[in-house]
Amino acid sequence: MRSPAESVVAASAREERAPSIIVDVMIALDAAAEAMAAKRIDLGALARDIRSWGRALGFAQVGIADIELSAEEARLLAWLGEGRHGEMHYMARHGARRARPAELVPGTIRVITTRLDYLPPRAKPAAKVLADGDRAYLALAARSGLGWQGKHTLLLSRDAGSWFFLGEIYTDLPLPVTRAAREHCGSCHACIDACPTGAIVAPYQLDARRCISYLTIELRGSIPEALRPLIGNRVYGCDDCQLVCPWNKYAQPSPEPDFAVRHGLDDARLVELFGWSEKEFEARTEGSAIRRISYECWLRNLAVGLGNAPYSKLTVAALRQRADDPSPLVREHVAWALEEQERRRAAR
Ligand code: B12
Ligand code: SF4
Ligand code: SF4
Repeated sequence: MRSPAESVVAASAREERAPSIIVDVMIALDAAAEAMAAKRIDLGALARDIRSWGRALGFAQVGIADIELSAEEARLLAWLGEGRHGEMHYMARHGARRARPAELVPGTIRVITTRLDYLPPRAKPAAKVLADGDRAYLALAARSGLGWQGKHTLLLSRDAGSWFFLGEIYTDLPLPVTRAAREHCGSCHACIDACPTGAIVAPYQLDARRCISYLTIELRGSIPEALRPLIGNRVYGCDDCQLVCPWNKYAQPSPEPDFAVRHGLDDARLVELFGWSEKEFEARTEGSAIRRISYECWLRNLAVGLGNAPYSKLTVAALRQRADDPSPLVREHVAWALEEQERRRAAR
């Protein structure tokens, strides 16, 4: 059987990445475990090393948190109790375990948290794309001191805004914890005002069932008709609550090449994307999170975008081409979009 270090090296070799830093990390962690057993470990020095290893691996920030989450657990259970997770059944299935790391990985007493910035460099300005109804908008996807939870419920920081992903490693090492960040939302409520569907029902409370990110990425069935006009041209996720956040002016473009814009998806026309065959969808979303929504939901979302677009013969022709699509889900959204286009034509 492979040791953890060998598995990490093998995995990184498959991804053709230089494994040397990962090997160093694994060797150092092995040494730390040995030193720990001999009761001569310097946990402060180890925490500093973990931070510098994290930076060497490309993370913008690393923090360490304890696992006392009882206040968060009560709020999580209340959220689930109100059904705000919609059809994300895994959220209910995991239940309180989400707030009890030691039940997920026995022995856990600390969580090492990481921040990975994802703001793509040189992407078309979001405001321009959102304002052009013929184009498709695709989203860009506290305790440990990485930031505070904003009123939009995302984590944000004064130096980096909120354009980042979070990762966690559970550990049984009693590492010193990082100081929690102070909150800096103050009296601002720009994200709540900007949300197109009113999904931020109160500060720090999100009803996922109304969130465009949920409707276009997580939901597999029909998008509720009342919400369709509010989605506009957002065909994969939504960033409005982050776009208006004043702290995002401090966000830095990500140096990670994987987050660079591909296939001109920062400025594509809805009609053009709607014309993609399943093969083209598979090829052009290779290695991207977009692929997981499936071709069927991709067409569903684009149909909603086209239904919301300004009237044009080209749009109507593109929709008609898919009026007999084999998927009842796509057919239903196309029929809705054609009605919307007809309503707009008649009102001209
Ligand atoms: C489920 C989920 C979703 C759902 C629900 C989102 C949500 N806010 O709950 C949907 C599909 C809508 C979604 C959307 C998005 N998501 Co998401 N999502 C998750 C996931 C898997 C779980 C989140 C969760 O536990 N929700 C449950 C609720 C109960 O949690 P909560 O809102 O944090 O609830 C707390 C607060 O309400 C707080 N609270 C309540 N009252 C009060 C009062 C005060 C004073 C305070 C301080 C707190 C507070 O207590 C609650 C319990 O802790 C995480 C990854 C993970 N494994 O954790 C990613 C995650 C949150 N998502 C992420 C991203 C990027 C997004 C999107 C931006 C994607 C996009 N562009 O479309 C949008 C943003 C929408 C938004 N405004 O949140 C990132 C966020 C990174 C960051 N900077 O914070 C995460 C962390 C994924 C990752 N690995 O990086 N997501
Ligand atoms: S992602 Fe969009 S729909 Fe969801 S809460 Fe933010 S602004 Fe609202
Ligand atoms: S927009 Fe304002 S209220 Fe919302 S997260 Fe940013 S600072 Fe906080």
